[in-house]
Amino acid sequence: MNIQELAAELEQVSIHDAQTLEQFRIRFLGSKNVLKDLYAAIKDIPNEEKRVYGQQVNGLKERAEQIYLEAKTDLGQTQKSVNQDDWSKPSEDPKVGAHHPLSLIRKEIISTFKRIGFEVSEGPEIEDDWHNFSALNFPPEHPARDMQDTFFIEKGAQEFALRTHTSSVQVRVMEQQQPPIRTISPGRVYRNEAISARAHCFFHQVEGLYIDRGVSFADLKQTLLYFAQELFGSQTQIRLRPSYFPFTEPSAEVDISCTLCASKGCNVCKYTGWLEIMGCGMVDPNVLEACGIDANQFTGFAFGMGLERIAQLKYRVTDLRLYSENDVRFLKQFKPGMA
Ligand code: 2U9
Repeated sequence: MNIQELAAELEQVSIHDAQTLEQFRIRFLGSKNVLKDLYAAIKDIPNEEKRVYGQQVNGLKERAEQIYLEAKTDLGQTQKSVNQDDWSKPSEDPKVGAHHPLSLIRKEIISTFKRIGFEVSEGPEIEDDWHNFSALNFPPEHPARDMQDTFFIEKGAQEFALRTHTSSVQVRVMEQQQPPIRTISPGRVYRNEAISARAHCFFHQVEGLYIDRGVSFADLKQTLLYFAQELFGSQTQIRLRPSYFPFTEPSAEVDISCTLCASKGCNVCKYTGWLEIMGCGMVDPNVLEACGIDANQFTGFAFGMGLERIAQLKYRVTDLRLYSENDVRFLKQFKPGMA
């Protein structure tokens, strides 16, 4: 066959399955392909025509390669979805989604507290001043009430805030229920912060509240020790450092012994042997009274933690932005029970 005939054949070729693809490969690209005769004939072509002749044969070869690769790709894609060759072949593994690291942590925290009798309560993300600030003993001049720190929303004459903590949910529980109250509130909260690796305008909390007759600081410490050992391992120790929150008195920051270096000192714990994980305290009597609970009869403890902080310690993720970017390369690394 001459160049023109083969060029015409190439443009009319029909490749529709693996068999016709292989036939095409053998005819145009195999070890005894039809172009070999044309290459062999080059020695008989007059010198002044050799260059054009060679270009035409090379052009045929390139076109054949192009047709072959395109057909192979197309067939590969259809064969992935419809296993045409062999209907008895096992199907490919379905691509299942991964678990978001914050969901894994939230579920683990919830099940840990459920084991010791806590219930889960949820509430609105858009809150009024009372539930987010006033009932929680925030003084009128507190910086959290400022536009710089909180997102406010105006609806008609009324002003609402995107909740800055899930304590507002627990205020609602206290308003509706008399003690004993044992509840935890997981949820998203908002702060007016510039987004960076270390801060975000929203993050996730779990807060806890226990109110009954005779609840003491010792109960708080023992509950937090149980929690820390369940989440970070049975050797984990806790220490409490005095702090201040409007809604608790006394208040404390809670550290756990560094799980990485067994408290010997490393760059994660900044050579202190301790890692801060949450805040806590005894519920301020003003808060109990504001929510309709008699502070002469009942006492309570409360605690709050950021899920991103706990996930950071368990999974070593240091850039907060990764949690909300939904990059599958990040997300697919997380599996239940991995940390
Ligand atoms: C009621 C009364 C008191 C919840 C508490 C903290 C201490 C605390 C922070 C941890 C890191 C917020 O996410 S964070 O920035 N929280 O330190 N939260 S006590 O106290 C309450 C809750 C509800 C009615």
